[in-house]
Amino acid sequence: MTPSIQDTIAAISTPPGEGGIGIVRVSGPEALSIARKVFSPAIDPGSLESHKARVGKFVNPHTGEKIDEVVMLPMLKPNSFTAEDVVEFHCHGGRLSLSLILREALRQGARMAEPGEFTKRAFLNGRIDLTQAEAVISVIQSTSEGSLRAAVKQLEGGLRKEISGFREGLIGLLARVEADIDFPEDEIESISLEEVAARVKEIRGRIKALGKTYQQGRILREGVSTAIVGRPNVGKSSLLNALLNYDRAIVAEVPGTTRDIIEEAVNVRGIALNIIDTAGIRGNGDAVEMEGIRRTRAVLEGADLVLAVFDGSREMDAEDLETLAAAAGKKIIPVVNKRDLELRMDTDRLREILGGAPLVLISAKNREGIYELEDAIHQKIWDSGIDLTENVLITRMRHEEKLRKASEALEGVLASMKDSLPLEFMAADLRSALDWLGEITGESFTDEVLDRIFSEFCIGK
Ligand SMILES: Nc1nc2c(ncn2[C@@H]2O[C@H](COP(=O)(O)OP(=O)(O)OP(=O)(O)O)[C@@H](O)[C@H]2O)c(=O)[nH]1
Ligand SMILES: [Mg+2]
Repeated sequence: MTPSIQDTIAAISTPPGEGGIGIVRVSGPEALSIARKVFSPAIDPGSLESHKARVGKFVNPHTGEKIDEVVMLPMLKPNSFTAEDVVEFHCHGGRLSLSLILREALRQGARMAEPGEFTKRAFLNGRIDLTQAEAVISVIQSTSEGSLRAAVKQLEGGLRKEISGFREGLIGLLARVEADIDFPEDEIESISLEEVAARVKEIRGRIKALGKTYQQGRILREGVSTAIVGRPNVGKSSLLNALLNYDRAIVAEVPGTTRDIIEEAVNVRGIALNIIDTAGIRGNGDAVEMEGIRRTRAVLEGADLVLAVFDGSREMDAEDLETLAAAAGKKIIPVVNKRDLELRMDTDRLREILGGAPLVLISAKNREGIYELEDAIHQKIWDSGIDLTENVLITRMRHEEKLRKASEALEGVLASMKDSLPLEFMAADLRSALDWLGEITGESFTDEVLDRIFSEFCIGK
């Protein structure tokens, strides 16, 4: 249930632990009166200026005891994050000081904020739409420049504008169709139904194109799941270490060294990669190794990108081919390792098997060719040609799903038109497309949807 927006909420907004400063945030109708009770020197309401920080003391109003020296920052409605009166107390970032200040704010009439409740209020008060609220959490959780850039664009309202544009177009067309339903006798001095269909088609095309950016957007937000695979001893763990730039995984001469899955995050040219080192694929091994191989296959299934590693100092064998077969259908970058040794692998043949894909030659041990490999990774991920600096990207499955539904509803509009069905059918499908789009921005929403979205947040945001 959406809590009443009449009350005042408070929370510690900085992360737990010790820090230079910590912030307790209070938002709601009582925020200023709470500040007056606990802040010294006393605030003269007449002289209170929004967005002007004051230095003073946070005191317990019952005992007069000073809790901490603080900076008090009032932000009056509607010019605050929540569009309500907000007061922030910036105190020293110690656990005790923060919790005593929060406790006092609660005693003076605030209630503990739920996770994401400040952002939820910003949404419910109309200051931001649902896509911007979601962007707040994406900004906080960003692990790469790329994901941060996409999130900030969404926070600025990039996606909202796009969706609103679609909606405005469709509302105009719906009005046109409804006019025809209501006044069938009248000559309507407006666009023809053929023209309505053409515009529906055009908007549908744009909706579909936006939905397609989810492939890229998801990768930006969640990172690229990248599996390093290859037969035993080719240097998969050495490659993981080279990409991480430290010795994370055990490297040994014995084939079958890595038996479990090792996963680490690295940042390659602004993209987060979740790199997974796997057990080498081969047909015969002990029970533990076979279990490792089973896991390798499972990892492969979920991978966005596969680094297929080969030992260039040996001839290709059946196990190499098995690796390739296991990775079939995935985005593969073939990596020929051990280039510091004499080349014995028939690289032309390998290239041929891979359908002409360029090979990347490296020496994981000496950390050579890693830069070129990073280039290849970057290119492979962005081969769709979407300009990340210009375009709004869909980064959430929720958005992608609603866009798909909207597009399907518009398909229905076109089908009814083609079959010369009564105009009511077109109108109904247009309305349903509008509803789906409205769910993205939060024009229409249910408590359940809000709860799901805001449950991702931390308390204090
Ligand atoms: N000369 C040379 N040796 C390498 C290179 N990369 C790895 N090696 C050696 O190859 C052997 C196997 O390396 P690992 O990284 O453990 O190979 P792996 O593919 O993870 O092996 P498993 O975990 O057993 O599947 C080790 O002795 C490494 O030192 C390289 O670029 N050049
Ligand atoms: Mg290994």
